[in-house]
Amino acid sequence: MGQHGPRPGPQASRQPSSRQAALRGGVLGAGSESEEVGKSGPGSPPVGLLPCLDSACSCPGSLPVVPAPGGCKEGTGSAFTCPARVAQSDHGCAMRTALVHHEDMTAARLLWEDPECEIERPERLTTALERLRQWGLEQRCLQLAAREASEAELGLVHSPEYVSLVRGTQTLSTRELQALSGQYDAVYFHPSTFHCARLAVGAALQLVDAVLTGAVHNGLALVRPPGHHSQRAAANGFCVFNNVAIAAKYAKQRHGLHRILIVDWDVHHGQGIQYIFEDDPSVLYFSWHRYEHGHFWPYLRESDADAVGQGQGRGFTVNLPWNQVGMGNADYVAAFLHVLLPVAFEFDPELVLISAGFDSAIGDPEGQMRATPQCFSHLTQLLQVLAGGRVCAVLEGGYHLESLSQSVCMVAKALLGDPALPLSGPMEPHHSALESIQSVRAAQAPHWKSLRQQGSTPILNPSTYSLERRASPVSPGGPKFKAAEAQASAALSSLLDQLHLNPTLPVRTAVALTALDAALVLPADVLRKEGSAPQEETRAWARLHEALAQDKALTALGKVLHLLNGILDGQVSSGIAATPEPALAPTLDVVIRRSLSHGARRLLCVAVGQLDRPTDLADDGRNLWLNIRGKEAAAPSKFQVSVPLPGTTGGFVSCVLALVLPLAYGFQPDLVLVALGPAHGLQVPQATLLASLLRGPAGGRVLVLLEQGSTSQLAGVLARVLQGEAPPGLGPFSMASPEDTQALIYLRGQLEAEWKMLQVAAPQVP
Ligand code: Q9C
Ligand code: ZN
Repeated sequence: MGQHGPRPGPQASRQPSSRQAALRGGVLGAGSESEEVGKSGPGSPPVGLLPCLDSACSCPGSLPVVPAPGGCKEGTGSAFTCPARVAQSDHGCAMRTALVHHEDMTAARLLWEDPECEIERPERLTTALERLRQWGLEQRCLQLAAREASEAELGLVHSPEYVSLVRGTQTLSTRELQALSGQYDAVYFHPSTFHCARLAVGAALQLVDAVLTGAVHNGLALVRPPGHHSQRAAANGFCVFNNVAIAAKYAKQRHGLHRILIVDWDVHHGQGIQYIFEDDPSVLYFSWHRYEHGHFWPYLRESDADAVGQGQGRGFTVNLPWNQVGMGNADYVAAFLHVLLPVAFEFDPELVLISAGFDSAIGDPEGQMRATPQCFSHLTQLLQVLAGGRVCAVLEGGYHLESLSQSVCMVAKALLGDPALPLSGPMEPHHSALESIQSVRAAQAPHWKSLRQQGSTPILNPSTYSLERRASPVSPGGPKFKAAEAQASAALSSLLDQLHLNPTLPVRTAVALTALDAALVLPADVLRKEGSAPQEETRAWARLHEALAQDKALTALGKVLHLLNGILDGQVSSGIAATPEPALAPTLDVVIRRSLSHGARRLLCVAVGQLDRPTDLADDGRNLWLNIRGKEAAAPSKFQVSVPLPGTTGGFVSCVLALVLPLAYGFQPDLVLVALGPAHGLQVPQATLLASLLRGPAGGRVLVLLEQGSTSQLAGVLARVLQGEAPPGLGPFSMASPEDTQALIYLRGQLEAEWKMLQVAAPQVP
């Protein structure tokens, strides 16, 4: 079937002319794309930054900053202190996350009756900000005041006529505003809309500047109105200007970027972004959305999985339609592991922009999905391993105030490097979700090697369209509405409990030092644990193994146990420990036993290299042993899995995304042990990627065991990664070998009935 070929079913509801306009926008010549925004051809350095207003600073350009109240007191003396200097200053309060906002964006509101538009209210912003403040997160961010985007910047995406039309709304009467609004689908204008919408774009640009100048690692822009439905010459779905699309064009023009990933986790299809970039291979657009086979707004044929982009841009649009409501944490994580991330690693973006709508979260009246706020910290963490951690999240939708606010906080926490709260509930993707995942993998397989690493190309699923019950309309106040609301408030209050049980620890990572580690350079906020476990305890454990009798091994064991106890007791989140070479395996054995007898209900061991599972360890479901070594794939039980060490970057990424993380998320461990044993064969980027991604499934509780021979460079990078920093890049993507691919396919076949997160296709119903 042709991508935009005729098909019975719902008709497009967008403005008839906007599609053509969007297409014209996509082929604008470089010369016509605004003189004032800064011109930089491929390869040439970014130009156009104003000299920094902070005379003491040497950053590439100026960024106005609002001193953070209650935050960093030093370095913010002058009216303009460059965020680059604040963040990089030597007074020990570096800030890694920017929060961009402006109070004026609460001014726009609906001035007449319209049930469709009334959910897009100023309280969306005020409530989210209040919650960030209440949880102490706002204070930990570098707070930047949004600026208005210039007309030249708006012109990166929008037509001059459309910009003039929106400018003109500032002086219209309410009646005139209402009449104009009626010309668009699900849009309202207010006299302040032009100002707000320019601030919303400006906030996104400000954030991109802060991240790309190195002032911060990442950030979040809280904006209204949202942007992703807006098109070259049309407002749509509460969106006036396309904040994220403009930010992507700006990052290319002003900062000279060549590959940008846009992740749109809002529950609606950001068709505006899709139209703007559909023929542009430099911007990879991923969107999941409530679709219901085309029966959900905006009712577009081109929201389906087989819309993959056009011309040079084929494969750079990735649509994942949800055909049922009720999708939850397992579905979202599976979509990331099996669709978005394989493609994203192969694409290798220089910047990740998130169209961060939270109408995909539990309780939202629009989405009717079930993902909890915690899920968004996991999604954020999963994206932070890309693009050196340069992640910019820009608010889109989200209409349940409590769900929205908590989800915003979860994203902010993840950006700040806090460990994610563990996901609760069964990690089993829905059948319908698996069909969607299968369809999009099939549609994208011709364009992405990483999706072909599956044996045969999957068949597009025959539509189960007629079989599926569609969500019955949920009327406010009705029994269905009340049940959903009760479910949501239970989930939202359980997050509060979880937060009390897992307070953000002042020290997140500790390193158990041994004599040989003296040269190791650690980040300032990593604790050097010098202590040892009590001698009797250490000696008692050492009695289990001859190799632990020697002095050096015994000393190391005491330190490792001390660190482990610190993690199990909740004093530190994660740790790194080194042991003398022959002592690694017996130390690991002791650590496993100690963990299981002291607080860990479930323990995941990821053992890389020549390490054997302790033979007398009970196979009782409390310990999942995953060995990455040698050449053979084997799964003697559900809890004992062996996979060969992949020989290429693509093979390694596949192994982690398709096997390690699905098992880890399915097992829901209390603690993850990563042991790098003899001949583990991992380079620093691989080892740190593995450790970084394994922070997710166990709420940040990761203990890495190394041999003392390992370079101290590895330990240093690991320490930073466990603090939430991005692992170093893997280098060029090289396709997995057929043997490595076969091993993953074999293990999926052996294990997917028991570990449902491994599935990439819906099981056949007989
Ligand atoms: N019940 C954003 O979330 N109404 N826009 C759909 C279906 C329009 C959503 C009606 C929803 C627009 C940014
Ligand atoms: Zn939305």
